[in-house]
Amino acid sequence: MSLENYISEAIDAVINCDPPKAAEIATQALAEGCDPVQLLSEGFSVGIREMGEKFGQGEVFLPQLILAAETMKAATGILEAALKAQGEMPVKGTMIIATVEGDLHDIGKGIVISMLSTQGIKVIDLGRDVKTDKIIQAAIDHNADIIGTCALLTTTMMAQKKLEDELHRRNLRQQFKTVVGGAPCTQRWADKIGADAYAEDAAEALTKVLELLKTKAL
Ligand code: B1M
Repeated sequence: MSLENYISEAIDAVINCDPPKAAEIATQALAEGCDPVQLLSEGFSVGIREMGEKFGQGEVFLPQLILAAETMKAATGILEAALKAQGEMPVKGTMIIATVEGDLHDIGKGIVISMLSTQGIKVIDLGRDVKTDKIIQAAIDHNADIIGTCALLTTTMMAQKKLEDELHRRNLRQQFKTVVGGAPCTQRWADKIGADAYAEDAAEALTKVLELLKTKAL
């Protein structure tokens, strides 16, 4: 089957909330040499965003959204493992990543981590619903270069500002570079709160993180 067909089947699998089908598509597409990043960004991610829109418009309800997320995870597990298997590179830098306090969304974060890990970024994933204090402490403990935070809710985005404020308050702001991401975040938001970078998707996250590591080394 062509990549285009796999992409359209991936979108349908998420919309139909069918985890076994999603896993089957991911496995078959990989076996036929399809690019896991393209399958994620143009296929499964499009499906879950469409479900998010339907949810926002009251066309689907929370149980279906949860099942759609499980469908997405059935595929991302397989595709992320394939990305990892593409080989590891010498470590270029260390990054702490977390979904902020009060926020349980972690599908996009998983994709960002897979992307960064393949390119020599040592990523320490603190999970989701993580308090600012814990993020800062982990950055100190691991002597991290970068702190990345992910927020999917307009309400939880404020925790990204809290992180910036806390780093300033503790005189740690110069020690770490910061990057923010998640659907409601924008470059404008990053500028407003004083984050060093914003990334719209996993590919841009990689570009921005590599740029930040270069500026940190100067
Ligand atoms: Co939620 N949810 N959800 N949800 N959910 C949204 C975000 C929403 C926009 C849906 C909607 O109403 N249209 C809405 C937020 C509205 C708002 O804030 N204005 C919403 C809501 C309201 C809620 C609940 C409150 C619903 C309820 O309970 N009534 C609840 C909140 C729970 C909580 O967090 N406390 C909730 C729950 C859930 C589920 C548990 C069902 C599930 C999450 C499962 C999981 O993650 N384990 C879920 C889902 C799946 C979504 C949508 C549909 C999809 C999110 C997703 O996975 N996208 C979402 C709608 C949407 O985003 N359009 C929605 C796919 C993923 C690949 O994209 O996460 O954007 P994304 O990640 C991208 C980029 O953003 C970027 O790269 C990634 C890969 O390309 N990126 C980074 C992400 N992190 C980055 C970090 C970086 C750099 C780039 O550097 C550090």
